Amino acid sequence: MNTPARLGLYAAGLAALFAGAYLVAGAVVPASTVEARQDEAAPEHDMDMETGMEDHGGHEAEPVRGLAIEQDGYLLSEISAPATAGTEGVLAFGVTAPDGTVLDRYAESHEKDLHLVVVRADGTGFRHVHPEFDGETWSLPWSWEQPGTYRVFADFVPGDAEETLDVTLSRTVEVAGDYAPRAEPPVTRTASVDGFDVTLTGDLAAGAAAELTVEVARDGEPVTALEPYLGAWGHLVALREGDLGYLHVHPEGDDPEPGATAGPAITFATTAPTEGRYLLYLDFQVDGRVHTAPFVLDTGGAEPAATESATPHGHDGTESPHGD
Ligand SMILES: [Cu+2]
Repeated sequence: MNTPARLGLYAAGLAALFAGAYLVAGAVVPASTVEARQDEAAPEHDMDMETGMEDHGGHEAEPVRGLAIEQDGYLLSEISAPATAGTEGVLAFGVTAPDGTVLDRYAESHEKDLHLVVVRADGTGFRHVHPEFDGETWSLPWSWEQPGTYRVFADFVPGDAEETLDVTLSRTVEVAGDYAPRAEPPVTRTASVDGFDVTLTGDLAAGAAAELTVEVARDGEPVTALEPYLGAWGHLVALREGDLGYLHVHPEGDDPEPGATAGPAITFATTAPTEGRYLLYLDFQVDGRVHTAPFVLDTGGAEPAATESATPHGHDGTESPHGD
């Protein structure tokens, strides 16, 4: 027997073995036990001593996305990008459909066929951009400001599926060079960016829908000239600290009419999948320019414990500025 055939048989045997194990597990482990185990496993980071955290809510939250290179059969290819910080180049990737062919049909969502979110593992360097598609490959000019380990999220609705699927795939990209990760950021409800002061009110709740409101001011005055950006008054990306799980955040209220302005408040609704800390990034547009305001929130509105002992490896505390 030649080697490929033998490997094929081996794979088939393994598949049968796993199928058997899965069925057995499904038969003998009650679903409630599985759920309980998942509950135990979820909030492993950020030990909060002041609450028992026995209540994880009803788990009505949408599933966390963006933790894998594959979802619903759609597969994110390897990402090519400059290998070192400060090098001008191109970031490029492709997506494969469930049938193994290149996915070349996308359904527009928020005025774009694909949204690309890039952030370093410590939450710095956030960028939300829109690459060009040539029928096979997505690409855009790219350079990394800082070295480090980055997560690249591709968020899109496949155009070849019968139903509307919200797909978020992610990969890790290593950028060579010396770097000092940011120490774990404290809860942050105000952000100053490009001359704007943005304040966030409201609390995230595990397993329950919560409203978050941001208010934009400039020189102490409320900004009422917010412009529609990608069909909404603002876009909020929320990532779970610890695994950078990607949450969908829905703007509340009516979509803006083209040419209209609003402000100073924008309200969003979202459900945190678990207790813990979340990194939030608001994109908003004024005078034709998009600005990004970063925030950090704990579920339940808990204020930061301010204990260094929570960080096992003792980051050196270097402050990295948030991304552009
Ligand atoms: Cu986008």
